[in-house]
Amino acid sequence: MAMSIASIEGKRTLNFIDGAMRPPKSGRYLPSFDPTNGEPWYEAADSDAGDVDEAVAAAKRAFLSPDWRRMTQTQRGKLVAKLADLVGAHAAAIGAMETRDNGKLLKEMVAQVSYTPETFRYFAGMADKIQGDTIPINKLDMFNFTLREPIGVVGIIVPWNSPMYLIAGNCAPNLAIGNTVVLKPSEHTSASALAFAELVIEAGFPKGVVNVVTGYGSGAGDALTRHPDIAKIAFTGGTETGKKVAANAASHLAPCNMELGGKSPHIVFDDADLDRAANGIVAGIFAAAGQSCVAGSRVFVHKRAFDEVVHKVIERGRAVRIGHPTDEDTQLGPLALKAQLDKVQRYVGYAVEDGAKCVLGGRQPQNAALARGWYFEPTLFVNVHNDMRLCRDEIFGPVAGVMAFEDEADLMRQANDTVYGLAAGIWTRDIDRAMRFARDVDAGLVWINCYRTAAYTSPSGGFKSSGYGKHNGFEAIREYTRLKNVMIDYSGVTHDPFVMRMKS
Ligand code: TXE
Repeated sequence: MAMSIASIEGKRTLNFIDGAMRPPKSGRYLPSFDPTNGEPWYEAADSDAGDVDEAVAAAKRAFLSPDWRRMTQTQRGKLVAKLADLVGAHAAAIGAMETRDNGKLLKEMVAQVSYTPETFRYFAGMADKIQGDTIPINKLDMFNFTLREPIGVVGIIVPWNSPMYLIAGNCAPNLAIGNTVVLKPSEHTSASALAFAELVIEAGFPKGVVNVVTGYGSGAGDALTRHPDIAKIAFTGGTETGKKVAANAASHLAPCNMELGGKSPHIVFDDADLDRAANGIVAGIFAAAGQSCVAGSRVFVHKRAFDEVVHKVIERGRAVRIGHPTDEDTQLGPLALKAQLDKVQRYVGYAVEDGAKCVLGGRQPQNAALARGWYFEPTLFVNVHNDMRLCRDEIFGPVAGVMAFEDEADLMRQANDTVYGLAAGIWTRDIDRAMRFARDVDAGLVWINCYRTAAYTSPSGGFKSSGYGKHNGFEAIREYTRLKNVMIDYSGVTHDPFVMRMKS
């Protein structure tokens, strides 16, 4: 892999189409900013519909070419496994580029990228296990079966918070299945997607199987989702953007897999281990500066434990070490975008306006060394109601509101009173209560006595305005294959042509 921070700093990156790096047709480039100082550090191709057309055409050719279509499952699996090794070998360099792009901790980004080879290997192993069924149909002289087939060109759009992690989760199943992809990374984090493209070629994938088009959502993203040759869209991003993407895809009846925002409830009962619970709350909302789709941004604490838990979270929040994301000791880096910092500040203002009381943070750190970056302190509000803007909208920053609840009924009413349904966490030693909560909560992922853990083997994806469809696990294979039914008549009988053969 030739790409690294040093190789692109101050330079321009291109698109990756049909196995080669190509400049954008418009000749335009967009700046990628370093969140620690607000300075642009390289420029990425600002692609438009022309570039997307070329990439989709290349992906379509690749899908139909015998090099890919007639490759055996075992060979395809081996290629995906080779890619796993290559991504693993370059995890440090890819993670470093991601940190420079999105400001998240270097140790977190390297850990995320280092985990992705397991995702590739999991799906590599799946390549020769994608199979249909034989289904009896009450006709003794007929044989009936299903084929699970690749669907074609998949458009993948990922955001800036965990680029390579989401690239792996979306690309790995598609490559194992035999689809081809056009990947559009966020305009804020183009580098890791292009580094990944280099590794795809190094692994030996036929050209055109993976294409990367960088650019804005309103340009390249919009064109990709409207393109009639896209068989399915895999989108991860904000809910409002997701609605636009789904509308575009509907214009050519392309299905979507939507991993959108959240406003996840994080619950503490008074019988819980309150230290572990407080630690979990910190992990849920202050880790990654709250820029996580599953952030536990609505905290509900039983009234008997309320003061103690709030006190513990404040203590831990005050001790969080804010600093440069590449420093080993740093626990909280900057927000990824100036727009995110503005949004966080706006919502802190709304919370105060709506009558909430800030008991932790609420401002940028008063540290001259961090003044140029988009940093924000861990922030906690009390005197909060679930209908405040603080609790209605996804903020995507290190900001949570804590509310007290009376009993389980009161809790369930408040926890489910949101348009979102992505994740939920509960801390309690009462397994019956935990199971009742898991059963009744509207969330695609429920954590009991833990928070913010993930597994590539396990299906993830939300309900309601958090989206639809699943990532990871065998569900991902179902998402990106189509099921064909084949019936064979071996009776040798000529049937009445005017009567559909329903009964035996
Ligand atoms: O995300 P967008 P943004 C939420 C979070 C954040 C808000 C806005 O609340 O504050 O969204 O962030 C591409 N057609 N999440 O603006 O716009 C875009 O280029 C096609 C939650 O950064 O959703 C990028 O590649 N594509 C989320 C991707 O969509 C379009 C993670 C995500 O960008 C497009 C990120 C369009 N019209 C933000 N407009 C999570 N759930 O993890 C944009 N894009």
